[in-house]
Amino acid sequence: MDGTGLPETRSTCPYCGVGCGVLLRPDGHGGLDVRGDPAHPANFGRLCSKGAALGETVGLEQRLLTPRVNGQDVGWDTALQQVADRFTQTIAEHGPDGAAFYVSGQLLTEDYYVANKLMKGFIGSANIDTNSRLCMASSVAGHKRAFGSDTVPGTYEDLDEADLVVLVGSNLAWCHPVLYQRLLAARAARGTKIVVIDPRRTASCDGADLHLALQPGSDVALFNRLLVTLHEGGALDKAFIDRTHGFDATLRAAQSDSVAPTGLTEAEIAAFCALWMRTDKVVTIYSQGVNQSTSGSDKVNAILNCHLATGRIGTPGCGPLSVTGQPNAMGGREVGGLANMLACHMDLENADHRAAVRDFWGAPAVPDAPGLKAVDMFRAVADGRIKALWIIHTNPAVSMPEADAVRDAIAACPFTVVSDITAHTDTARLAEVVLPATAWAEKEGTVTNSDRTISRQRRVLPAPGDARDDWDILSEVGRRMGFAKAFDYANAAEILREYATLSGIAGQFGRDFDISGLADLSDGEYADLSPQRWPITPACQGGRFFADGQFFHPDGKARMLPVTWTPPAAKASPRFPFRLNTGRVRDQWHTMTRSGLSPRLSAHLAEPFLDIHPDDAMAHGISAADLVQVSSTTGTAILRARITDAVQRAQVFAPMHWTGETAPAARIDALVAAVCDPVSGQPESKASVVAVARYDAAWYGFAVSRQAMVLDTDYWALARAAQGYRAELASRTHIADWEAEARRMFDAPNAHLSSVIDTKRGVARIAVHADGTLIGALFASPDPVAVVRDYLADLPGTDAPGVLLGRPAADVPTPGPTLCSCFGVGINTILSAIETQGLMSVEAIGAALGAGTNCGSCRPEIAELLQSVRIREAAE
Ligand SMILES: Nc1nc2c(c(=O)[nH]1)N[C@H]1C(S)=C(S)[C@@H](COP(=O)(O)OP(=O)(O)OC[C@H]3O[C@@H](n4cnc5c(=O)[nH]c(N)nc54)[C@H](O)[C@@H]3O)O[C@H]1N2
Ligand SMILES: Nc1nc2c(c(=O)[nH]1)N[C@H]1C(S)=C(S)[C@@H](COP(=O)(O)OP(=O)(O)OC[C@H]3O[C@@H](n4cnc5c(=O)[nH]c(N)nc54)[C@H](O)[C@@H]3O)O[C@H]1N2
Ligand code: SF4
Ligand SMILES: [Mo]
Repeated sequence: MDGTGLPETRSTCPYCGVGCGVLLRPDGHGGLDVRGDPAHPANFGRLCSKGAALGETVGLEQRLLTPRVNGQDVGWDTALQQVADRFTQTIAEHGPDGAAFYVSGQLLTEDYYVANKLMKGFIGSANIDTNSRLCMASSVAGHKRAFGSDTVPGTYEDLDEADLVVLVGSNLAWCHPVLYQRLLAARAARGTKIVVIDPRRTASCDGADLHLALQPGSDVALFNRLLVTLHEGGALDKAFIDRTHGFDATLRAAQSDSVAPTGLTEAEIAAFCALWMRTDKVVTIYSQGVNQSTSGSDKVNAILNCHLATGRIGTPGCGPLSVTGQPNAMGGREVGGLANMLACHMDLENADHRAAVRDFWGAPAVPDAPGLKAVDMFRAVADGRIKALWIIHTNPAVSMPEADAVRDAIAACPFTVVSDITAHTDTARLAEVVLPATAWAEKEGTVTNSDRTISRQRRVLPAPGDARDDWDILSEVGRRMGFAKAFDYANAAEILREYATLSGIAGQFGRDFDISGLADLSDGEYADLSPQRWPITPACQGGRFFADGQFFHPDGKARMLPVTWTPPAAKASPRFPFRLNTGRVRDQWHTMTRSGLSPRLSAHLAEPFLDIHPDDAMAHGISAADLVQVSSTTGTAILRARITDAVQRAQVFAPMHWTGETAPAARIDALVAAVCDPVSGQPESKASVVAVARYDAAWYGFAVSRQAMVLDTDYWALARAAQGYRAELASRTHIADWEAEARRMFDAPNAHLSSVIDTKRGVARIAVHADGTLIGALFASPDPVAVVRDYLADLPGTDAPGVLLGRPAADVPTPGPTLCSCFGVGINTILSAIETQGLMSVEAIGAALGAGTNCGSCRPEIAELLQSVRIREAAE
């Protein structure tokens, strides 16, 4: 409780798989105050920049409030009947496999369970797959091969106790910031060594003792060498190896492999192996640099082989830890949301498991063959095998590889339904039926984080408009399709009870996932449920797996897998000489439908970009702030060049976040080839091949505005700013009448306009005022525009008399691009504090300015800034 009298409610952050606890307090006007929950075991009160800015993302401006059919608002009855009828009709005409659901690791467990039950139990097809296919499928496959189940044995406490933590293909500092801060705290307390294995130098390298910038896709070769070195150094655990099968073949395979593909020096590799060898408590954290690869499953098994062979698994401070990306990636795997899984970690291939699930559900049948995995699913949509598609809580027209083809397939599908919280997405725009879902702070349910902890999400805001919970929408469609009894749920608690009961049956089959201890929760107990790690049975609460050498293969033993290096599928060529790596930035979440609403988060990196090595930039005539055209066999993109040696030569990196809504020429997945790991079906999102060339525009522009702008130039990128919007622009079409262009862009046909225009040089500066306040300003020139963007972004809504200067008057300091989004501290502010106050450390800057003292995720960038000042001073 606090001054306002409204109580705080415990819930869980809806972004990443760290699963931080939050305390939410509605401000009574639709807004929300958010702080970290000191009692939650995932974060003990900490939040990262994204969690801390959640309150800025709950506005209703972009929300979808009513169901829509073919663009028309309709009532729920019409929309739901349409969905039920079209699915029923499709199944009657084309069989159950003519229908498909494509869902999300961001669904709550209760939603996910109902979706899976409807498709696998009652529609009778396994054609339900999820964006977790793009995310966790290789880890699932690797775990199942090694352990006989998709068990994540590691916990966050292991990070507190480990002496060596290896981050493989994980930019933990930006993608799991609270976990990274926990790791840094452990390092400060006990000297934990940190190794980062990543072709790129990332923010996570800042705290690392060793960074192995291996060649993309070569992780298997590196871990094979580690295994051989451990063997030769006598560091293997013979007793534990007796709890496994396949050691000899695995060692032989490792011995036959070469480290040449890693591109690392023998000294680098030796340093890594020596650290591993002499440290008993080793945790290996891995993420998308491992999973999103055509050898992703083998990478996982190469890592697991080393942990199994040394017995470094399942004991405190030891083990592999596959960190999950989405808030309920784990929950989705538990409910069997992937096309090749059954509920509760039971196996689709196992007739006894199928019979048990069928009987429990009272379902007519449960399919005995896996359904189509994401990439194949959209191919089946494209070639007409799938005729009715329901997409829930994900944006595949942006996030799938070969995104242009996926977009076209969805557009051509005879019947597509999208459930989302907004209709402003590339995918929702393509659907016949769009259904308004309640968002995270408006609904009840559970999620499972990366260390198997199940936490509650709780409703603190009313459902806006007609929005309904995802489980409720799915259940109603199930009932209307004729399955009244199976989908007769009154609330989320009832679904969890049913699910927990089913998990008890899985437990009787000897499966790892058993939460039957929750089967008898009352509604009140569900409301009060505190975070708990599974398994949750009367006999066992959150126990450790594998320390006893018991695994889930029928003989109880683990499997070591002989694996050898295979290169990424796409080969670089003179036509496509660059390897395209893709991933995330610190302050945006995927396709930005929520994080993009926050001005604070948008200030960190306001534009899509391509990181390119200085030598490559020079060879291609690319200068700082130029735009570049990137192309592959499947698509093209225009991005801002960032010249940096954080990437290696012949490698480029681009973020995945920008969309048709925010920068239509920069949808990076249009360029990513849809080639998949043969075992997991996970696409290789990090190793496509592309060409890069300077993009020569006729003019470049920068604009700020109070309201959203009307943009249609060849390149534009729109971002929220504190006073409205900011946009970067470029075009190959010359503008004859700049004033008319500005009026159109700001939708201000009659407003007052002041301008400085030099038509011959192609330079224009235009300010549009209404009632004495600035509603928009446009700066254009034949070269990338040099104006002080952060200063201009704050001007709309003020009288802004000197706006046409493009920079503040000489005596007014500007904060510069935001570095610390929690406290809104800009680079210039930090630089000037370093220079005037002689601050020499990240801590000193924190003490003076607050920067970096909340979530800490900007600390690596502050350190880099300090470093650059030192280098400059040394050179002077
Ligand atoms: N800020 C932010 N945080 C997020 C998300 C977000 O959208 N924004 N999304 C969440 C989700 S769903 C996920 S899945 C996670 C992803 O979290 P991460 O996996 O940490 O993030 P990525 O940036 O996708 O990729 C990680 C790293 O893999 C490296 N890499 C590329 N190829 C290779 C390779 O061959 N070998 C190795 N060893 N490394 C390679 C890349 O250079 C990159 O730095 O983040 C979660 N957290
Ligand atoms: N090139 C490249 N591509 C990638 C990746 C990469 O690293 N590189 N990473 C891949 C990975 S790991 C992932 S996880 C995916 C993520 O990709 P997506 O899942 O496509 O991205 P999101 O933006 O998270 O999409 C979530 C959607 O759900 C909506 N939504 C929000 N809340 C709710 C709700 O409560 N109910 C409903 N029904 N809808 C809601 C949002 O508005 C949004 O449209 O991208 C993948 N694509
Ligand atoms: S680390 Fe950040 S994004 Fe992830 S759960 Fe915690 S607050 Fe949310
Ligand atoms: Mo993900």
